[in-house]
Amino acid sequence: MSVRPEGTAPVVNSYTEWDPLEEVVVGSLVGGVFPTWQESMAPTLPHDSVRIFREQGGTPLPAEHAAAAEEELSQFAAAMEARGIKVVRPDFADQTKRFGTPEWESGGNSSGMPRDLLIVVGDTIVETPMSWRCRKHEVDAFRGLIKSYFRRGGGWLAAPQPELTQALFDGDFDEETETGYAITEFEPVFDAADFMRFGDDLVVQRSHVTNEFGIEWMRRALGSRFRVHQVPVNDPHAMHIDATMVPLAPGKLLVNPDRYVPHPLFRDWEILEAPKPALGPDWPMYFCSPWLSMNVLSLDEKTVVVERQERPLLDALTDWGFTCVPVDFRHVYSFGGSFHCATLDVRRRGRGGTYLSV
Ligand code: DAV
Repeated sequence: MSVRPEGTAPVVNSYTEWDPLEEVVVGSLVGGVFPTWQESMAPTLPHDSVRIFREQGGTPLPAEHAAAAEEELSQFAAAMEARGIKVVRPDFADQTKRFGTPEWESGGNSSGMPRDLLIVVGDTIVETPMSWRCRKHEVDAFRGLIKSYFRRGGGWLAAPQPELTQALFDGDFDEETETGYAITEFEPVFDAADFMRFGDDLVVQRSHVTNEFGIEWMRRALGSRFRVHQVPVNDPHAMHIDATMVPLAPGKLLVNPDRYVPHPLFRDWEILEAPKPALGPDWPMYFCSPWLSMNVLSLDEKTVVVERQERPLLDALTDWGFTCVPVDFRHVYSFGGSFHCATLDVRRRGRGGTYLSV
């Protein structure tokens, strides 16, 4: 997939969630708006967001709170730079601009959560086919970076462009029983954040944004070196696996006690149940649950960035042998992610390998 002159280090290289981090994209909320409403969002969102997105979709995020979040993103970037990690940021994108296809029209979203839309597998950056219409052009703010990596030898693979017509959204989710999914198998769709990387193995969950068709596309596109394992989770609101299970080092898996379903792939792994989130019920959360507490970012297999106020998790990880780097991030939480969501680890040391019981 990639080409590079002999003897030079690969510019894109990331096989796991824990190898030593060398270069990372940190998202930006500047220019961000509330998503334009579509029905398939409903099973994944906090209750109040349905009304907010219906009424305010396409209008700018609350200015003061978004500015505080942007400041947290900058401090987070600075903390990594201080450790010698190269940080890059997306281009500015005015998300108030509307766009569409012959079938529909939408406003944008934000450039805050690169983890949702891009995944680095080995030497290649994969652009995903996202199912939220408002996210159709989210990748554009990252194109400058992707092109630059490609010019320097990195791999670049884009999934087929989905149509995102109604046929995708006639899913079988049942509100009463909270079973089924908001999307159908009309065409391949997935978000990158439904995948977790474990060397030559990737783990993926089916969700309200990722269908079987999308998982199969990814499986075939990655080729014979990589194995893609679909795992069951106990999460009727599933959207992104990175607040359900997060590997912190070979053999060490942080799990959400409400959602994780034990799996033979992890038979030889130590499992730590994340303590309950410290966030109170009054904090504005437009996209996610407070389980963002466990959406941490590993800088290497001993060091992990954790939200400064998540005391129970900081203590639990310290007891488990990790060095925690505390960073303020609660304002970012409000807009859909924590450290894992808000980043894309373009380059980590490491060359892959087998870590799971396969
Ligand atoms: O717990 O609401 C958060 C995942 C964000 N990428 C949740 C899922």
